[in-house]
Amino acid sequence: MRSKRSQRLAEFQRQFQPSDGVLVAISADPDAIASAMAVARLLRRRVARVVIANLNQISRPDNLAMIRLLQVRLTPFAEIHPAEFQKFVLVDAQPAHHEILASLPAHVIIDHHPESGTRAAFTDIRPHYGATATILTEYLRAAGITPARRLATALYHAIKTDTDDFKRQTTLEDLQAFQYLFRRANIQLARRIAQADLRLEYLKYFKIALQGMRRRKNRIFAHLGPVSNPDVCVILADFFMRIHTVGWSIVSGICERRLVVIFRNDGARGSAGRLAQACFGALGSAGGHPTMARAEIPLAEIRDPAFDPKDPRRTLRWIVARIERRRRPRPLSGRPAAEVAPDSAHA
Ligand SMILES: [Mn+2]
Repeated sequence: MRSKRSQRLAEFQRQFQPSDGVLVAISADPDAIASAMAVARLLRRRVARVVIANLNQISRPDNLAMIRLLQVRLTPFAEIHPAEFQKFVLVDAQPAHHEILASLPAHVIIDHHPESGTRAAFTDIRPHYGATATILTEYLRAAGITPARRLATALYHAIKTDTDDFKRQTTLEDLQAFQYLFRRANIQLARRIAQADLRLEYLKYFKIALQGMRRRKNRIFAHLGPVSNPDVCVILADFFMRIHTVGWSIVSGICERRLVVIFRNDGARGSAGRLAQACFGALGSAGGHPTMARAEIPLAEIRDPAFDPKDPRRTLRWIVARIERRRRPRPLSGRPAAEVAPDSAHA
C-alpha cells in the first residue's frame, strides 16, 4: 500500500500530459514564488513547458532580491496568452482571491489559505499549514526529488516568511519541511534575501526621521513628509523599535492625499491598535493589533488650523499633541484591542 503522500503526488501527476503547456499563475510573494518553482521542478520532463506568471507588479525589495539572487524566471501576466496553455495551476491562492485567477480554468489548486469553495480537477488545500511551500516540499520528497540549492533556498525562505520565523501559524509539517530544507538551502543567501528590505532611495527618509524625530519618555515620533510609499514609514517605525529603551514608535508620512501613521509598541504595555483608534478613528480608518497598528486619514478630513500638511514640523507637532493628549487622562490598560484594520504592509 502506497502512502497517502505518494497517492496524492500520483494524482497530481495524472493531471498532466506530455504535450501540455502549463501556466502557473501567482500573486508573487516568497511562498507563491517558491511553490511555483517547485511545481515547475515536479513537472520537469513530464510536460512540454511550464511558465510562471506574476499577476502583481513586484515592488518589495526583498522579493526583488529573491527573484534576482535565485534566478527565478517570471513572466508578467499581461504578456501571457492564456489560450496558448492547456493546463492552469494555482499555488498559494484560490480563484476567489483574484479576478484574473477566477477567470482561468484552474486544473490544479494547491494552497494553505482558508477554503473559499472553488474546486478544480485536483485540489489540495490545507488551511492549517503555515506555508504552501511546506505542501510542495512534501510533494518533492514523495517524488524522490532532492531540491537543488536554489529551489531549497526558495522553499526555506518561503516557510520562514509565511510563518514569520515560526511566530505565526506553524504545524509540525512546516517544521519537518524546514528541517529537511535547512540542510539543502544556501542559508547565507536566504539571510541576504530576508535582510534586503530597503531601497536606496529610502535612505533619505532615515535622514529626515533622524533629524526631525521627537522623544517623549519612551516614545519616539517622526514625520517623513511626502513619501512615495507608506512602507517606508513601517520600515522607520520598526527601526526605532530596535532602540532598547523605546516602548512606542510612531512614524507618519503623506501619500496620495492621506496622512498615514504607523504605530509600533513593544507589547509590554498598552495597545497600538487602541491608541490608533482613539487618536485617529474619528478622522479615518485606524486600528490594528496590540503591537502594530496604522491610521490612514484623508487630508481633507483634517480641518484643524494647527495642522498643515505642507509644514512637516507642524504636522509632527499636531500628531504628537493628539497622541500625548490621549495618553494622559486615561492611561491605556491591558484590554485586548478591537482589530479594526490589521497592518498588512511589512507585517
Ligand atoms: Mn502562503
